[in-house]
Amino acid sequence: MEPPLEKVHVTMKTVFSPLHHRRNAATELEGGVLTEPHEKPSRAETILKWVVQDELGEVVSPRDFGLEPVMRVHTADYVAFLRSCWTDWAAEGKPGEAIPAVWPGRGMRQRVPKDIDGRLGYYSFAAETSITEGTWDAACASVNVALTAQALVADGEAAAFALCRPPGHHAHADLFGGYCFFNNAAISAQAFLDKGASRVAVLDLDFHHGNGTQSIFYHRNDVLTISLHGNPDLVFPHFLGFEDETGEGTGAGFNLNMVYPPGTPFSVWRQGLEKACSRLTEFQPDALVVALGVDTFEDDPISFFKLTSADYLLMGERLGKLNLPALFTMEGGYDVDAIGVNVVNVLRGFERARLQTGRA
Ligand code: Q9C
Ligand code: ZN
Repeated sequence: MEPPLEKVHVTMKTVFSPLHHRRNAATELEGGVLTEPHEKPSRAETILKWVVQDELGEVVSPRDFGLEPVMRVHTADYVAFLRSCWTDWAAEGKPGEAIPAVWPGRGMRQRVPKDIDGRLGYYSFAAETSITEGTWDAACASVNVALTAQALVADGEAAAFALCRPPGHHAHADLFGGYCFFNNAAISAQAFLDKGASRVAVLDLDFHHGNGTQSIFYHRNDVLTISLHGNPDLVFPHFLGFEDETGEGTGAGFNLNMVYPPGTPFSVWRQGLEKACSRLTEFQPDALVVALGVDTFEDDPISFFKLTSADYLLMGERLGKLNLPALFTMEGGYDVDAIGVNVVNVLRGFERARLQTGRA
């Protein structure tokens, strides 16, 4: 007799590093006050706990890939800024965490100033994300988590889960913000190409638009970027992610945005996923990177979609049916009580459908 589907042995490996704890900001600027950050260590710990207790598969430690794969996506000056930011800030005897407060707005010069306040503004697009002592270490570890999982897939695993923290999809080539510093999904997509893939797709399912990923690949046709998200007219990141952004130059037609209003349930959201799947099938990527945020959840404290925990199983199943080598990178999701079950449901649904579709 066959075991019940929920108990089918699944084999997706998870890559995890305890160094994520080095990202432990005391503050987030929200509503005019410095409050407790939504993006906190318990997020990753809770997901790990669920991965282990659900027996999703082996949990492995990352290898160190150095900064070369990072610099395929991010500029060298941005990387140098992030590396020295906290030291430069602390050296000036500032009392709190490093928070940008001034930007090169319209009509101003786009040049890198010497002063740390100026550089913080030059290299950011938002102020909620403070830089702290361990931020660099954690951001580097998060990239190594992604690249280790990427290597597993490139070397033949059907799929792998990069339990990245901090998240990455808001980070541009030279901008941090939205809790993100290095764009783990983009760095991984580029790594697939650098290891011989011809085409890679990034499917961003986080509640927020993947502005960093879109921007990094906007002029290219070797990386298809797709994002389903809350209408930026109403929500972060406010200044990118509209449906008329379809790519430019060589990249024309290789970016797809689908925006949804407050209250969007899975029954509506899944129609966008279906459209994404059609586009993916047409594009025929050698690998799929899923930027997985579960802040689409009905009880997420900063988002406005209405997905339920059961919906994440169906989401995963639809992705599994694509029959593509897949790397999942962890992005957002801020209801810590539900983040574990929601993530595991996506991955379990994916494995279930994949085993039935025949890549097992
Ligand atoms: N009142 C990710 O999900 N703004 N980042 C929040 C809340 C920043 C989300 C405002 C949201 C960033 C990876
Ligand atoms: Zn998000």
